[in-house]
Amino acid sequence: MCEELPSAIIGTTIIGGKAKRCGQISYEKTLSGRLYAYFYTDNSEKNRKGFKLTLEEVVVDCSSTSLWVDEKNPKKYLTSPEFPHMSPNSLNCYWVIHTIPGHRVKFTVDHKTFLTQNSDEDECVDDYLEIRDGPSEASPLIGKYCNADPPSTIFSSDSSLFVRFITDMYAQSMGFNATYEVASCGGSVVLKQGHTSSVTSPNYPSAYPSQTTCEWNVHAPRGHFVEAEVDQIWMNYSENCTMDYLMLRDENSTGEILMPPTCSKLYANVDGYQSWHDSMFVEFHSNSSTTGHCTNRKCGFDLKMSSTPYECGGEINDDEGTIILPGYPERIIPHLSCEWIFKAGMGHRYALTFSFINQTNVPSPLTFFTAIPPKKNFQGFYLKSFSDHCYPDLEIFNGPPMVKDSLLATEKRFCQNRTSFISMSDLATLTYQDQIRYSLTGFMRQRSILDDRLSKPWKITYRKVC
Ligand SMILES: [Ca+2]
Repeated sequence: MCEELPSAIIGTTIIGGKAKRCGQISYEKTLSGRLYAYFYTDNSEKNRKGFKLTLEEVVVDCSSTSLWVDEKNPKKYLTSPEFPHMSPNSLNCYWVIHTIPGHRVKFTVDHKTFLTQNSDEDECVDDYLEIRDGPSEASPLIGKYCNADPPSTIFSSDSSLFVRFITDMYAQSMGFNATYEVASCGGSVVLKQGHTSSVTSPNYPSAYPSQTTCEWNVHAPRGHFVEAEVDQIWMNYSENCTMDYLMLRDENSTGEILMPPTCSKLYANVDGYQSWHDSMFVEFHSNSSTTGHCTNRKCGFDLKMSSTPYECGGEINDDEGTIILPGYPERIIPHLSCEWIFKAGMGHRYALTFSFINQTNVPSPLTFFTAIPPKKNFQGFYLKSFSDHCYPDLEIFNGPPMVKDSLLATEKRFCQNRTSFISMSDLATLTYQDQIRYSLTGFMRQRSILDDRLSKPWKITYRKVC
């Protein structure tokens, strides 16, 4: 407690967000969330007046009814207050976005940064983003979004969109970062586990517009991968589909090509396509000026997008466990990129041990270069190894994921003579990236060796140690 102080002296002690005050003090402070006031007196003196505390709610001015986009200012940003820092508590912000009459508003939330605190499992009740199709809070609700579950790109059906951001008076979170623009095709598609979303050409199944480019970023839930199944592709034919086409890339607009420019379903892979990371990029171009080929036929394209049931990567904090390849034992899925973050907790570390699951039929480290065709029923599993006798697809780093890209990172591989690793601190990061496409493609293509013949299933067991 405070000592008895002369009335002219201000006495305050602040300990971890708590402040003790006594003597004679006038004090002003802005706090967020809850305030607890605790009044303590002892028996020593009874002639003081006590205290008077005036509380006033500070309202963050965050609303605007006049956001505007048009062709001259085609794209603008809207964020929650103080983004990327924590949003203040007790917010009730709303914005009305307008565009040119006859056009629609396109609103895209950045899926990577979206995070609002919510405690209810079924609906958004604490901190959330609410979007309505029209100019007011009475307009039809499009949806409420919270936690780490952002919406896909939203289009207004008329020329305005109502956006509200609510936070309650407790725990804070980062909020949202979004763009709004005059509607064009394309956007962000956020897949939900167990649901299928369609990505189609504009006006599908009617004729698509000429001289158009549309791009979609399709995101699977963290740790999962995006699957695209071609339901229909029918476009103006040109040699190598250079004029009108659909194209799929891994991850983003500069990612590896999964499906090269394609203008007919005949050229598409019947098994569909799968991303190697947790997102896929869809490009549609129409350069031709005629659309006469559409008569009596579904025109353009229709892709069914979903998230893979299997996943890999994520956060690990349990006492012990085993990591295996996604898809195992049915099938090893080639080309995936996964990342595991080990969080042992203060004072603990993780010990990791690598082993191949089935040690039989393993060629010696160099023999696979002789590329003997695998025997039938071999399951297509080979040991991958280079001349250093290390497994190339797994890397482990001391520290959180960002150390990977820093100069401090010392990457470690599991090798024939080093199958165990103990993290130096409570944090470690393990990455898996199928190296075939980087290291062996030229040689292997020559030999017509399929990627999946080069994998032999492994496992990593981990346990917490002191
Ligand atoms: Ca909150």
